[in-house]
Amino acid sequence: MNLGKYDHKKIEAKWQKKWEEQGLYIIDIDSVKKPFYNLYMFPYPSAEGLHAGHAFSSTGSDIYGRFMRMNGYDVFQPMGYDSFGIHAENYAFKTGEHPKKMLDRTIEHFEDQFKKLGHGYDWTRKLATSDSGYYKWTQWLFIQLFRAGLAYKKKASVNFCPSCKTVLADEQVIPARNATQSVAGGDGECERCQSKVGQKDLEQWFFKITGYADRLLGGLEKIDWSERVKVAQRAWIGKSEGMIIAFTVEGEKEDLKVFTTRPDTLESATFIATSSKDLSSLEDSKEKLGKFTGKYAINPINGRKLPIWETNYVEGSYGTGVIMGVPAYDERDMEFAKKYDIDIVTEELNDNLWKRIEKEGWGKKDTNYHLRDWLVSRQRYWGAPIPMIYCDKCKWQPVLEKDLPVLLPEIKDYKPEGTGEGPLANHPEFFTARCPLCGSEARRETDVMDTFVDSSWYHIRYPSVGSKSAGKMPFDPVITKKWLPVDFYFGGAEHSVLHLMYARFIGMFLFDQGLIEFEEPYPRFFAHGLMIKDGAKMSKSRGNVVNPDEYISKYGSDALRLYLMFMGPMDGYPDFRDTGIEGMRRFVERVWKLFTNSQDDRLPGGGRKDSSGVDVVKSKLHQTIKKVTEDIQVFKYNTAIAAIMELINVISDADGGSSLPRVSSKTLCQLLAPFTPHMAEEVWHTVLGQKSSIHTSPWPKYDPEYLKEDRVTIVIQVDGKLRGQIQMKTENSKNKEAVEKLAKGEQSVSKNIAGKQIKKTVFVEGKLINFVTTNGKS
Ligand code: ANZ
Ligand code: ZN
Repeated sequence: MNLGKYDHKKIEAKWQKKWEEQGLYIIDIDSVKKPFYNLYMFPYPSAEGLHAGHAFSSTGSDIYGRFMRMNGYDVFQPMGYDSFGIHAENYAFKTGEHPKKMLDRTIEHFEDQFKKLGHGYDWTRKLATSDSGYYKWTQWLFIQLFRAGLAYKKKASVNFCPSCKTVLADEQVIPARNATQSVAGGDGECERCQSKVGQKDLEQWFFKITGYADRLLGGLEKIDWSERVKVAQRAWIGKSEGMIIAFTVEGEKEDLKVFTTRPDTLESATFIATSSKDLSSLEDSKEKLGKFTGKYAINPINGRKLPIWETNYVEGSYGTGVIMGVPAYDERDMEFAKKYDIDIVTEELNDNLWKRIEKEGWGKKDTNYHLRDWLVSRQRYWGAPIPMIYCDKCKWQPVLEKDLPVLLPEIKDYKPEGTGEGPLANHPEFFTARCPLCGSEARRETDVMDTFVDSSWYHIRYPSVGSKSAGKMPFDPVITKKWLPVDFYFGGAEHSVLHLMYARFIGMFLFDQGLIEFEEPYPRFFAHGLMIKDGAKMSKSRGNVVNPDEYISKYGSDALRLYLMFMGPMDGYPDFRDTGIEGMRRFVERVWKLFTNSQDDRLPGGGRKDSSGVDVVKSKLHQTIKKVTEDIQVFKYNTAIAAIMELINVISDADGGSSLPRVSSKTLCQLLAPFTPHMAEEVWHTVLGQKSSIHTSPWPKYDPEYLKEDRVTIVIQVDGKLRGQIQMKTENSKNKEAVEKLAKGEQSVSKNIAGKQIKKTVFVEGKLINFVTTNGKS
């Protein structure tokens, strides 16, 4: 059958259309038997469309979903958009459009791209966090947290991005490019725009994630996540076990309480340092600065007078905000002591002090965490309005649930001004409200929520989208029980202490409320790597963003998928090069020819046996099934593809004249299906005559018989002279008749016994066969 050149445009469009018409990826949420929820982190539609890095990671997730589907699972693969928040809004500022208008356009493009990439999403259950039908429930979530005492408003010194003109959570302040450590309130950069973040005193809403610090830490032991993400979460939670020690201050009633992880150094303490707001707000925070207060504290262990200094290197909100300075054992203290000429005393370390300090009543054990409460207010427009109302008499009251959603009004002056209040604060028609409790005139909160609140629960919403109860509750309990937690989550490691931390916290909270039956939303998470272009991470500012559209149009999505997956393992950092994709396109054409140029529905090369009688192609085929199956499970798609390529080489080299049995060509096609879904489907139908989709066909199983490496070499002699050797399975090598037959078939042997009579055959099991002829002397 010759179907001509591979026309990717026609074939890919044809199957994308058919799959949609057939509803191939739409599953019956209520009744399927083997649910498998395969989730890929939804994108921020904060650009015109997907770049090649998205194509890389989303293809990685799609391949796994296809593999699981062929393994008999009812795979649910939804897609949606994290469309509220700074990410999308900043992009709208750039294009000069209203965020809503911008999103209508970009979302359409994203969706088109996902479809063209051949991803198997169930588009009947898409969501966008900026839809009021969704954010109604984000607001509901806020209210649940408030009722549980986990959402509170307080005045604090908070991170403020001068460019985004809003406050940020600690997690959203990332270490400055040349700094090594993230310091909340220090010299970090805005996660979004890379501006240097400053500090501002503002009254803000917080979620009490710190109440979950221990559970967030402990839970890590129970989940199957990429190790580097667990390491990042542990470090961010930053559990420190130490002591709080009280120091009396000369002439004062109040003790000074110090948090230390090193009570064993108490004897070497020579000063006390407290945090100073004035000093820490100074521009150059790298240099240690101090001001002597003129006061002294007393070291309880030796009565030593310790000068009390105000410094810029003690963090006010960590521990007690006061430290004991031990220059002999602490580098930071040493630097400070040297600068201000403070004593340095080196006593031996004393582990017994932990007990003694408690016994003497000077202090007690204490645990501290670096994790801070999650700051969720944003002085921006494009987000879910915080559903709270302030009444002079009743203070903060949640909006009644029947009044949800608090709709985000359409306004023209939506740009942030940086006044410490969001754009909604200029709109009395929005903020004028009645107190939900007493009915008197009150004022609505005008800040909106952080984007990460929107994405903290989206995975629970997906399966319920479109269900009868979707308008009445955030998630249907029956559906949720069936589909959650997520079976497999695939996404970026850059969300280690952002989305991945927040979603775990919200999961634990909903569990505590009895609303869901699992604590961990993502028991299995794989952190994919990042695609690089010319040695650097793809980003618009660097101008090295690759748009997948042109590659899809020129080479086809199957070739692009193969190329992206062949670059390296999924957790690597592959560099995108134009040249590689051409090679992949040629490979696609080669496979196409192999299938379509054969005489009938059989592939060439099958049936060829090696000298030991093993079917070369068949054994390679079974080895390949094993390899591909195992590699897909560990996201080494690159080596899986390499194995398929090797198999194809063996098939092409095989010149036995006979052909690969139909059943084997089907297998090869199935192995290709997750990687090249369009071509595989086309071959499956037009060449192999199958009626239903290859993507729901059962994943091939290998026959272990073909994998056995237990083969031996048998030496063949004629009249005691070496005339050749054959390889065969150990088992067969014990069978004299079989060995004799094969040996006689060898050309070098048949030549030497031609015309002679065999007097005797000497056979040593598994080792040797010697034909003794009438001419022989032995
Ligand atoms: C004496 C000492 C001696 C210390 C020594 C360390 C080494 P982590 O692990 O981060 O919890 N510290 C305590 N509160 C602080 C604050 N608010 N700002 C800055 N530094 C603070 O570290 C706890 C240690 O960091 C504490 O133990 C304290 O210094 C300092 F050889 O006390 B240590
Ligand atoms: Zn009131």
